[in-house]
Amino acid sequence: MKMIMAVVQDKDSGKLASALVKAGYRATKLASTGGFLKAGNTTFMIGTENDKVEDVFRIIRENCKIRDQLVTPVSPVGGTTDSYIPFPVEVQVGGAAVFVIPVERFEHY
Ligand code: 2BA
Repeated sequence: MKMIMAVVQDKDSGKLASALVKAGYRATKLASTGGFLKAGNTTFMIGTENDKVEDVFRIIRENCKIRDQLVTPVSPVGGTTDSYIPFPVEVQVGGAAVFVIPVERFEHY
């Protein structure tokens, strides 16, 4: 068994949750915050059999889009703030960041 942990954008989370349930997967949604953007995102925990992992990846790919996002850094990286003028920088936010973790034991009562 594997635990798939997928960090996705909030905008995609409803669609992804519905697609997973429709395909017969059990999932838990956690509200999370990205370390870099400090913005809300959603982390899915999906416990499934080894031979279903690729199918779950397919569902994630089909429901999560890469988007460009403008970020205004609050301070210069490693520099002085004296002459610092903040300006927005564009970053590409996934899609999904997905981890597959082996599950040693699973019990469900
Ligand atoms: P955030 O940490 O808020 O990152 C949002 C986006 O900002 C990232 O998109 C990436 O394009 C950019 N970014 C992140 N750290 C950066 C840095 N040090 N320098 C320049 N740009 C940077 P994604 O890579 O698609 O990540 C989307 C979200 O997925 C992340 O939100 C984080 O919550 C999660 N994530 C991504 N990689 C992870 C990892 N290795 N471990 C844990 N969570 C991860």
